[in-house]
Amino acid sequence: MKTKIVFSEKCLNYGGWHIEGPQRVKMAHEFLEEQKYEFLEPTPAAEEDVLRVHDADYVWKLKKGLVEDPDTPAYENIYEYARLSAGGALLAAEVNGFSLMRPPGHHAGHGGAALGVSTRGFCYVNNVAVAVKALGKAALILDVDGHHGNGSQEIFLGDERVVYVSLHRFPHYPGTGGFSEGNCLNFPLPADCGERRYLEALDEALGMVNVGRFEVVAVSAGFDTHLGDLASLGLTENSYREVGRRIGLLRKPTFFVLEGGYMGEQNGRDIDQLLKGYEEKAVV
Ligand code: Q9C
Ligand code: ZN
Repeated sequence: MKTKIVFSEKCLNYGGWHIEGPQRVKMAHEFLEEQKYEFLEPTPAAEEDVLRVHDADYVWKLKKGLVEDPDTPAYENIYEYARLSAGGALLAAEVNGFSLMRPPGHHAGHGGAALGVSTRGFCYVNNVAVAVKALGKAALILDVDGHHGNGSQEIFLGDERVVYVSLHRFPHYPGTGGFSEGNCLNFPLPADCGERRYLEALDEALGMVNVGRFEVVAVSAGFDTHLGDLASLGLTENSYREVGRRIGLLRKPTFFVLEGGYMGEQNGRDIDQLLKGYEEKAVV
């Protein structure tokens, strides 16, 4: 089995100077092409898919481009790009693939910025949430981006079918995720804590959830925990392989959605290792 990558060149056609720019995905795509992955082209999520997650007035603002904040530019046609990225998550969920699309999503809550945070951290539509809501299945969301997914927590807090688990740097942007609450299990970790500490926390987290009750595992796959990246926890390619193995051992239908990770080709190498570790252990 080789996991298919969901990708559309269209996601490279906006932004430029911003750290969340086309290069981070373009270089990852080029690397993964060299590794002979198969690619699938997504179609945009429908408005009704987006409305399962976000308030109608926020969707209206997205359409109008009235969503600029100090971290998150209001690019022309951003709603269309955001719907295509969410469509990537929907297709990844359908084929148990990896959505290599931008913009990312996990900081976007019901009405935009989530849990009282003042910005949306480069996010517009919460892609993984759109996919999980569309499936309507009991889901474990595992968020390994280096930032806490405050949007995902806001959306799923109290949802009986979902458990949200996040490992992230703390204190750090967005400032949430310092403690667990209900069905949202948070594992705050100090800057550059390193692979050993990280994997201990991951093992503890996965040990706390009753994996048997879930029909699907959705991974918010961010790579900014890599040593030197924006939310560095001092991880390396090998760390992602170990993370992938642990996800594979859950033995559940699984899909992956790109969140952060700002080091271009390194994202590609980390994705490759994550998927290799996953495939080594997964027997679905
Ligand atoms: N203005 C993701 O990785 N940094 N987003 C803000 C103070 C925002 C990261 C710094 C980082 C957002 C998807
Ligand atoms: Zn991040």
